[in-house]
Amino acid sequence: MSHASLTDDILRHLTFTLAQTPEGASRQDWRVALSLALRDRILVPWFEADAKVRAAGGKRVYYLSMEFLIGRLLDDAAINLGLQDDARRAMAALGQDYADLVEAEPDAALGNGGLGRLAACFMESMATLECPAFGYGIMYEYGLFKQGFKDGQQTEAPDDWLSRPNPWGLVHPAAHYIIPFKGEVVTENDRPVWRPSETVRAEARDVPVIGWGGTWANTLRLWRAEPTTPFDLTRFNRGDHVGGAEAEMQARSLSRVLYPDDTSYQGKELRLKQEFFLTSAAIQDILARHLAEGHTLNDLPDHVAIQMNDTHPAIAGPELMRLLMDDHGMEFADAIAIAQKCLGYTNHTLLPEALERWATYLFGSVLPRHMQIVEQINQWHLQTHPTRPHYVGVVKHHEVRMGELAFVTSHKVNGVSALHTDLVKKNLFPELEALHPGRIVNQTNGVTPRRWLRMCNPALSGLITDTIGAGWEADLDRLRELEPHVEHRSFRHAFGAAKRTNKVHLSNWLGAEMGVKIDPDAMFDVQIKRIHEYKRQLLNILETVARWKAIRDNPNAGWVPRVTIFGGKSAPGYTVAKEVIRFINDVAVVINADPVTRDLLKVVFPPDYNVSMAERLIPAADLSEQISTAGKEASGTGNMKFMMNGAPTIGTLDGANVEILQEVGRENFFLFGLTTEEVAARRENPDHAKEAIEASQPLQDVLQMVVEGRFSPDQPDRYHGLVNRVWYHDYFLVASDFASYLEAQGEADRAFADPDRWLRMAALNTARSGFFSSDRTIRGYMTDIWDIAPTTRGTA
Ligand code: 26V
Repeated sequence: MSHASLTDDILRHLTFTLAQTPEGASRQDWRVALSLALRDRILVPWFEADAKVRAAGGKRVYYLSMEFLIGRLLDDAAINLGLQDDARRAMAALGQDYADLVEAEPDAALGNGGLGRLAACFMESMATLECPAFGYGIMYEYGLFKQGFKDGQQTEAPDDWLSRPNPWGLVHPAAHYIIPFKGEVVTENDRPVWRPSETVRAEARDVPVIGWGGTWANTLRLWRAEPTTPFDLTRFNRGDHVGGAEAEMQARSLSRVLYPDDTSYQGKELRLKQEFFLTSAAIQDILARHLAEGHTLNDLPDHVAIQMNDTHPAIAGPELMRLLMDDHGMEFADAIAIAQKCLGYTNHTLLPEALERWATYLFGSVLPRHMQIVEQINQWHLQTHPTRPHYVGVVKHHEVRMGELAFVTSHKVNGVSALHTDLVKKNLFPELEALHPGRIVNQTNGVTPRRWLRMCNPALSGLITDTIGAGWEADLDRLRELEPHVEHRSFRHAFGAAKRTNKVHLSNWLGAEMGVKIDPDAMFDVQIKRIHEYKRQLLNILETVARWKAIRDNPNAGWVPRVTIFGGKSAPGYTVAKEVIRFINDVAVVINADPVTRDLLKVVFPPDYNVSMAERLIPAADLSEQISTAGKEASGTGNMKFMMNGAPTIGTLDGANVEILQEVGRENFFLFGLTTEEVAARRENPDHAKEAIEASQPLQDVLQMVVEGRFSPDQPDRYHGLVNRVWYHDYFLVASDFASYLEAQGEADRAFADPDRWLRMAALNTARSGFFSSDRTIRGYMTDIWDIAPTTRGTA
């Protein structure tokens, strides 16, 4: 496909689809015209992929997730189609800058963080591996809120992403379903019949997901809620103008907005309705496709693998069973056997406050028929496993436990890193693990190297291709071939040059956005993720204060210049996390204004961290901060992206850090902190924080400065609560890990001061990151959970 034909197609779309002239077209018009021209080139592989699966009568994966944190799609599509150069040339011929159009696309922020971004990486890898798959999610009208800072404090504004045209969501008029809610269950002819009192309509928006090489595309089907009853003209004509639109408003509220709190579960009716809306639409769609392809319901497990991304779609089991029993007359025993064979459940967190439990009165009122089925499942499980302890169950203390429900309705349950899976077995579901040995398996997370290396880091990608040849993007283990080159000074030099290019870009961007002057030769130390106590941004900023004081006390001690960069959002209702944000911003004001330290230390916290910002920050990072309290971070996936882009980790033995350390080697990782077992033991000592503070002069000094109001001169007691929590309520062990962290940061300084040593470490991080491709993860799911034979693509 030459750029000339692409140019023709762009102009054709501009003229005939958008009704614009080249002279009158805006940046958004050009962006949409280019996207449509690329989209045209996805349609044929998309239709062909579907035809192939139908013809082969094969099995498909259905990935159910309340979140898909996609980001932008234009550059991703161009790269996977192999058309990025053509697109650049075509736009240049039309007097437009390709990069500028890429930037004009709003992020699709249909997710909170790691769980949603993982779903997006999985969709891309499944397309790359030609694994037949549908993703099912919700087309939220408003994605994750836009973050601002006012006087250092987080503000939230709606993310009105659909106010700009979205060329990627195709309306699929044939796919629509009625989703029932509430009402009552009556008995007719000895069978239960659900008479719902509310219904909404689910309409499909299909996003094509093209794999690397452009030969295969899968569908991400996002549901929009629409009213089943049309606008009430009678009420409107009576003068009730608001009431006339009420049903419409109610129905649409189901796909209005993404829940922004991924830290603490709240039993909100709207959230439960959203979960059932997604799940019921997906299950109805799956059954309709299965029957349309001429199969019988007993054959379902041969053609359908349903993966539940956390418990949010865990109503999938009961909903599938309801349809099999109530609509198709199947018996309970057969229905649950089929459900189990089809379903798999991925657990993404151990934090008790994030585990979903629904009050039975709420669950029973929204989903009365499902409440009966859940009780039946619970009884059946007890009868088939009479040794089940009395305190274990799907329904306990007037609550439906969604983790247990997902577990007993699935044939496989998986954790997302080796350590996490171990803890799922030992701490989360020990009794169910004993009753069902072998059901819990590990699938360590991964990330797509197309977006997270090839697309976001052209400088390093170019060097890799020049060094080991093309094709590593779909066979990431080949990065190992870089290792012998790491011994060559010329390669290390080129590696350093690529990193420096990215750092210059980031410095310029931060200068423009934040008005801070940044030295591209300083160490860029980056912590980007949701703001949460267990992730310990507080530990990082307290260490930064200690560093600031140490530099001031001894300015000529040969300090390594540093820029400490933060990015991330707090849940709107998470007071403690919001206080940490304000504290970081307050510290930044004081440190960045200090003439004594100004060439040696800067703190920057650009607002509204999102996928696109991650794509800027990660390629420019020198040091990756992965400092959660051991046992709390299920996996982490940002950690993998930094590693791929040549940033060594400073981190604890938590989540996938353990496996990163194993791959990269102890000498290329700045390890610190208590282990999971030591954390548990440490908490046994009620004075753990006090003792740690008393043993560390730097920590005492830092806390003293904070108490004195050095970072809040207009309100000296602003952070007394924060300091008090470190002394007396330090559940996440900031104090106990502080000294060890300080030591590791010193080691990182010494390593960075020796550029040759640092470059070697950085390059080895990239060379040894192959394991963390999500292609490897998806192959694992295909073999161990979905029973689909992986193709040999990328393993040649
Ligand atoms: C929970 C809730 C509670 C109800 C309201 C909305 C909501 C949204 C999300 C969550 C669960 C969040 C769990 C999560 O994101 N876990 C992260 O998953 C990543 C991918 O496996 C993993 O890398 C991170 O370590 C883990 O924190």
